[in-house]
Amino acid sequence: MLTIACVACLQACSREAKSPDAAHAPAARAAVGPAPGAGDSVPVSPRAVVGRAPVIGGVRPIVALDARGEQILPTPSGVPILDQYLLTFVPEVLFVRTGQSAEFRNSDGVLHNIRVRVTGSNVPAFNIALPTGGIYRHMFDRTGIYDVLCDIHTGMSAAIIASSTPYAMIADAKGNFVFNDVPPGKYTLTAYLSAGRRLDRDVDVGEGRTEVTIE
Ligand SMILES: [Cu+2]
Repeated sequence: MLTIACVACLQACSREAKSPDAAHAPAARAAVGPAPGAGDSVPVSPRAVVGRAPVIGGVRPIVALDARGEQILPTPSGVPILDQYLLTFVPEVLFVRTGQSAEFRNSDGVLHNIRVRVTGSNVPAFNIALPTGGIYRHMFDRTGIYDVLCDIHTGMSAAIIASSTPYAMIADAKGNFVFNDVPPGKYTLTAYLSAGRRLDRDVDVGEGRTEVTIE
């Protein structure tokens, strides 16, 4: 589960909500789990956990569903990718799974660097230079939220959310979220709200659809 709530990231998420332009479409595809903000438009499987979390001050909550029982959660297929393209990090918010590699790319014709640190701190995860066409892989050991910057182009920024569960996403502008194909078992649902607020609720998932409202 996520351990750190981050106002800066939540503000970034809010920006994303207010500007759903084309630049965010690759972000949604690259993210682990349902597309951020897709909400009701996400196909809902018969065995899904659907629900709603509070949206406070227009800030969309980050929602994570983590096992509290013995069930083994599925391993995501594919590698989450954070690209640098047109002097922009794509996606703006990337979900990664702890213990699995994430890939960093430079698709621009100029040199970038990537400096990643625990959000709101100077605790580094890594800092590398990435030339044109470069690829770098990093595995996040610890759950949390990370700031991503390029020191060469100070306008570039992104956030990485590392979680120990594949069921993590940003709710849509109304707070709706969907986790498809969740194996039956005991879970804890956590919603990270604005200003560092956090809500937890135990959820028992059965064979059918599970609905949960957290408030
Ligand atoms: Cu750069």
